[in-house]
Amino acid sequence: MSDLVQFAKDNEIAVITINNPPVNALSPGVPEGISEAIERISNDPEIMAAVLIGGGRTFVAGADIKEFGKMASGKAPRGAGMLPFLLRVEDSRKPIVVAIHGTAFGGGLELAMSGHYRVAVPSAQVGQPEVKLGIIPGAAGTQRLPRLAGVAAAVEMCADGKPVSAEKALALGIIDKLVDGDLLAGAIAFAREVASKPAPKTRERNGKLGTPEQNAPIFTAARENARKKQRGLLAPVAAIDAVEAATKLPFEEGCKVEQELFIKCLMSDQSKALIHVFFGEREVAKIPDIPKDTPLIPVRRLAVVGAGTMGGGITMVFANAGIPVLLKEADQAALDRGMATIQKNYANSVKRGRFTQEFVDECLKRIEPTLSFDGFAAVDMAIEAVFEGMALKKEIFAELDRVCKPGAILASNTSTLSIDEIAATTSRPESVIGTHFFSPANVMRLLEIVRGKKTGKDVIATCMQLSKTIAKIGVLVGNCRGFVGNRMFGPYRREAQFVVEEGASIDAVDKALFDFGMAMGPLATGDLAGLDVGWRIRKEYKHLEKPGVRQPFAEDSLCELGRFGQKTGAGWYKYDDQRQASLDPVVGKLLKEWTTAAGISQRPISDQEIVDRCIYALVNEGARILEEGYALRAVDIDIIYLNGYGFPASRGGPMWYADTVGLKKVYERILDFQKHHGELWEPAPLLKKLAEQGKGFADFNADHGAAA
Ligand code: 3H9
Repeated sequence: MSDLVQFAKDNEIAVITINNPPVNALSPGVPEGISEAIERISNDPEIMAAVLIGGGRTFVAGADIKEFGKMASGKAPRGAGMLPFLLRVEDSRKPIVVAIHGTAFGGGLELAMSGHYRVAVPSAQVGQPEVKLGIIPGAAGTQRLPRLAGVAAAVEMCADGKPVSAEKALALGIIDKLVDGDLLAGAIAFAREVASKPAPKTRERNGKLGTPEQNAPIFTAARENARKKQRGLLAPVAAIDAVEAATKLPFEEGCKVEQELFIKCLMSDQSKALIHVFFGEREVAKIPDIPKDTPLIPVRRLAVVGAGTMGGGITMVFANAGIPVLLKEADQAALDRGMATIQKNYANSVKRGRFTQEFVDECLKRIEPTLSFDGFAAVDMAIEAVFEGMALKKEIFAELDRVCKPGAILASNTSTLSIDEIAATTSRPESVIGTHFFSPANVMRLLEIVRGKKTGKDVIATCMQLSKTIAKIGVLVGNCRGFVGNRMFGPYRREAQFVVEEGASIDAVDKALFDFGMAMGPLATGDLAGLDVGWRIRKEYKHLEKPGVRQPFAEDSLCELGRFGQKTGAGWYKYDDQRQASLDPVVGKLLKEWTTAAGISQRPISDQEIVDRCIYALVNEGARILEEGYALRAVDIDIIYLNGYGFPASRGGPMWYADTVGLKKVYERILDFQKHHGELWEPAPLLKKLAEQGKGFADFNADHGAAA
């Protein structure tokens, strides 16, 4: 028998245990091992029934995602092999009781549904999350699930990919019994109860498949929902089609439809991109020069300096994670305003059903507002989140250095300023790090963790781990201006302005990038974030601009008129009381005047040019960042853009997208832009090199620095 599957007997009950750590994926060897065990059961007259269980922390969390790349390139069979295997399980004459703990996801749930009964511990979860990888269930999940859970629940689970709790699965009929206490003992007892009964086959249970009249509105609503909430994605629509096939065709025919759709999705660029994202989100946690076993600094108490938008959001993030926070402001009025905003945000979360009142009350108890640095000696970490100005930050760090205990982490929530310069004002630069949260901090998933030249490895390892505790995705970046995300965002928004100044309409620019998949167009994003932020930064760094090099001016001119975006009711767009945007003819007129005065001739600009100029501006700057070592890997840049800047996951991130287009093509387009628009478009040396070598960013391994 395969090493991955063990066989044992408890008198007349066989116990089949899958042991393929860490998540018991159905890697090659696992189905074979289970098949052999079933053969053995059928040949052993003593055995009356069997329990199928996962060893370690979970039942089967799905097919082995690493195999999908091989399947797509034809190096491994494409899923269809799973179908006969599951039929063998289902056709066992002796009942098989599947015992579930942890997560029965994807192929794991498909395996469980081919068993005759399912029992689970209350903490277990089951789901068909394949759509998150750009595919659909490929081992009859779309055919067996509606037979157990009914059509509405199956469509929802397969199309949006969200798991359900064991309790909900019991109510839906996916699970037959919850086991409190020892799962294996409970499953064996259950197997004894059913041992002499006939083994019910899920594929023959047609009672919940509904009538065409009952099902039609379910599928219509699901398609409408997918169109709105999963814009442009192939897999959710394919999943709905496959479940619909289950309601219209016999099981075997339905499986054929599922297979075709599964393979179509598997071969798509979307699925390759989403699988890249799955592994990328895990890869970013790995820092080559920081071993996994680096000792961590326990962070049990935290202080936040500054109760503004960022400070308040950061405070909530830690309070939500159960960590008490001392929230400091300079004066009572600002502190009161900060606390009032926190309370309002929590109240909204309760209203929207995100949190219970009880949870919110607990969180609020963890937040202690203060006007002084008293109490800072007791915290393990202090995060400064004051106004973005070097002088003020230095003052605060000098104070933190004075009041915080040795070994405490001193973090700055800066989005642009040098961590090394801030660290140099303290006597302990090894304790200083950047934690760049994204606004609103209690909502956005990204956390750029900025490594200074002297930041200690324990401090970095602690912050990376802490990002998980506070449900963020931490990405380590180096200390350059704007770090990774904002440094790339500059050229992106520069090009968005340029195309407007050259004749594209404001809404055409936003629509082209929205249609590309961005959560929002770049000009609308500027209005949301506040145009004055960039305006102030540009003023501060004016001296660094190279004379004679074209700079965008429209946004700064809007700011001169007090049009800062949504917060002033007007920016690129105008906004009503509900913050609904509409085009403002005044801006159109002003743009005409400004561009005429600047001598910029107007021309029609295609959507393709808008997208290429904005997205390739990201890519070109990303290539420089990568080569300079400010990001560890191309995938780190991708994960930053997906989680902090609304880049579509189905395109894998800007660097992955460029690889998909082909770097040669991207490079040639950039050369063309350089010819027409000048030196701002000089291709990054790394892009040139990889394009000439016929390679992609994914092939690039920096042999230097860990974002240092
Ligand atoms: C499928 O089943 C298709 C079917 O219809 C059949 C078609 C024929 N494969 O997330 P973690 C790795 S599609 C390979 O950090 P957690 C992961 O990369 C699949 N590797 O742990 C990581 O590796 P490393 C449907 C996998 O406790 C390590 O395991 N299933 C797989 O935070 C630990 O993972 C899914 O989409 C896999 N299936 O979360 C479930 N899963 O240590 C995907 C994990 O080297 N998995 N790894 O970085 C998950 O959602 C989470 O991993 C899970 C555990 C919730 C299970």
